[in-house]
Amino acid sequence: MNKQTDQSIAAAYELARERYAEIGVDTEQVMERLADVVISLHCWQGDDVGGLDHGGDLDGGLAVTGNYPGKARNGDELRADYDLAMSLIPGKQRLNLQAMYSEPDGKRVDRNALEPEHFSRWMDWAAEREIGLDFNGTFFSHPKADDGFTLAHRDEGIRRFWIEHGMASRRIAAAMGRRLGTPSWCNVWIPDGYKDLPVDRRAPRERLTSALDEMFGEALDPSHVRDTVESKLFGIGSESYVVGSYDYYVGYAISRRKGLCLDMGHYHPTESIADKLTALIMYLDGLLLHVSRGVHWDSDHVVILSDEVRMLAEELVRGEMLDRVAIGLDFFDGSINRVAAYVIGARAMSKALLLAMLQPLEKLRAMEHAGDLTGRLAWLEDLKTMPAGAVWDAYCARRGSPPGTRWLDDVRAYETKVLAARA
Ligand code: RNT
Ligand code: ZN
Repeated sequence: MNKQTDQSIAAAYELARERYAEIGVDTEQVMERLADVVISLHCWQGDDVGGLDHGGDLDGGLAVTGNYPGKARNGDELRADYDLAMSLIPGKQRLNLQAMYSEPDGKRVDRNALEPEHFSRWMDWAAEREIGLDFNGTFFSHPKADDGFTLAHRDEGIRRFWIEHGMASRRIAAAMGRRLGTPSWCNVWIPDGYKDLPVDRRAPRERLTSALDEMFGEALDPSHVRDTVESKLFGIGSESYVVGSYDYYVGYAISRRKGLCLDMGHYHPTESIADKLTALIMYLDGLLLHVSRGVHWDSDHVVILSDEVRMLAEELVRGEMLDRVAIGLDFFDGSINRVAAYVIGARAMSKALLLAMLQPLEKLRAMEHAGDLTGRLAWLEDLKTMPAGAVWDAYCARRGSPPGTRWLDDVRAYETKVLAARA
């Protein structure tokens, strides 16, 4: 069965290669280009945003539904799950950590006192695999975030705690970047907001600005750490007002020369993240993506090859932004196998990039520049059914990553052998 599939994958690829050559696309070059794109896997799909530094209760307006068995219970189990997931995703990856995944070896270290050494196991693991690490302060799932405010809190003491946490996070990220030889993107997302209509929308934003300014006060080497701020439209319990809205952070990031993180689940349903990239990149120092999928109230469904993700990838490729925009994932689903969720989501992102790279960009641009909008639409429509699947399968096979749904066999075997033992 497998051998026969291998043969048909090879045969289908040969035909696909010819078809693409006819329209001026070199599939061999495309595969090489795709293999260079790095996708940052978010650590928190592995345990339903549980973390290691508290009981695992989730707040901050985030919710994970589903009770699929086999959830990782500690750092070692998480790392084993990432190892399997990464072996089944073609191309390069990094890991995106949260501060709540610290491992202080039996000690209790609060978030404002975290140091790089509390992440040494993560750094050793990443160094062995020669992958980079990204980082996020965790401004939720903590008693000091209980009333839904952190950096914009009215109380000076609570604000101070979170400022210190943000400073600690930046130093940890810088240590990761230094040790691993690749800058660590250090992202800030806070849940601050109101369930119901606020009277004063201004004061929390002013407090947030001064808190962020203080947090970012320490100059750190940008070759070790890249700061970003992440906006949101609403969360559960912050339906009426979010302090760190999109407009707020665009202004903040541009005026402070910080990076911006765009999470695809954090916008109005018809708002296009893809359309924003070429506008923002002209004025911003760095862009980080949280590729996600919004479904009604939830902003974090597993990424699939949706129109939105395809358009995003097309913009990255067409706008030649792949070296300036970092791609991270952000979703959490506890209703399916969690390792499979990583593989499905990361492969979808990678497939979207492949589809974008398989387009004859020069030809399309020439039509547009010549005013041939009819031709442009006809071509774009036809490209959708070109044999990209055959190139994808060949790409997976070459990268030593099981093609088709064959990767699922490995996940199922792991489920029986490893996940089943996690009661
Ligand atoms: C929350 C943000 C943020 C989180 C992680 C867990 O809405 O998207 O990125 O998903 O910090
Ligand atoms: Zn996000």
